[in-house]
Amino acid sequence: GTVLTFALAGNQNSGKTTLFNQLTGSNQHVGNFPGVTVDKKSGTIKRHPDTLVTDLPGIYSLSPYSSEEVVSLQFILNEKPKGIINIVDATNMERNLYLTMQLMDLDVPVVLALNMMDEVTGNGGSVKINEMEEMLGIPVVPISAAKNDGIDELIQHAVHIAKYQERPGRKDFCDENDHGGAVHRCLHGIMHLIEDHAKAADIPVRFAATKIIEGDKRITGALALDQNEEEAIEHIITQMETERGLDRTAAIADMRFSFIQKLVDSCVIKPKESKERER
Ligand code: GDP
Ligand code: K
Ligand code: MG
Repeated sequence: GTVLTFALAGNQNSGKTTLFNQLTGSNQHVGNFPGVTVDKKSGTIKRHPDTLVTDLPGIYSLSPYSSEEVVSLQFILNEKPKGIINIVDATNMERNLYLTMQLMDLDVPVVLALNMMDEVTGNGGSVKINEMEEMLGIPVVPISAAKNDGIDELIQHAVHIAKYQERPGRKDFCDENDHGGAVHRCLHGIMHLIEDHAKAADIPVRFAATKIIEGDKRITGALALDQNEEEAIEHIITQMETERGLDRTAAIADMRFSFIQKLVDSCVIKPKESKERER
């Protein structure tokens, strides 16, 4: 049958390579990453010969303009894997979930591997997994890549979402914290305007709309918009900035960080401070 391809996406030091080695055993080979000088690794998941998982390299954050986030998103747009395994450091969710939000705009099936759970529980903390799944609309599997915990369950979920093409169940993250819905209206106005162009260019429409608001010129070029459309879009964005009281980039970042903060507040149970008091 067809090969189930996966991208392993996550922030630097979230445990991507550790997880890759657990998933693939000794099967991995090293290949050349397109367009850049460092290597990516691909390998077959143990006991699943019809799979191929790619560990995206993590050194990009050395450059402020070519972050690993950008490279991961570009890889997924170009290579169109059947699924994404998004590895998140459970001890640093505030920062790690920003990439998760971007990945979900791609409308590709995602499973979230919540890594370093050994550290969370070791400190007396915990995470409400069901609540997190519900808020995000994607499966969340607690794992410890270093201790080989939860890997089989992660593989089951990954194969399932890829095989049945189960895309994220939630798309909008701007409703609760959006001060009158300015960002929401802006996003949907642009999505409506660019829908046909995005389809023709084979770019996920929500991702394209968000990138336009963020000022990504490559996306604007790829969509081949005419001047009227570009002007209409600029008008929509300017209006949103006025209503929201933030510039376009800040408005998108604020929407994501507000959601993440809300998720962390309701799903993460911090370690008890009793240890501190004992000292
Ligand atoms: P990458 O940069 O995303 O590829 O992350 P690495 O796989 O290189 O891991 C970064 C660091 O986190 C290494 O020191 C790993 O040993 C450690 N690490 C990875 N997974 C776990 C885990 O589940 N628990 C703990 N405690 N440490 C981990
Ligand atoms: K590393
Ligand atoms: Mg790595």
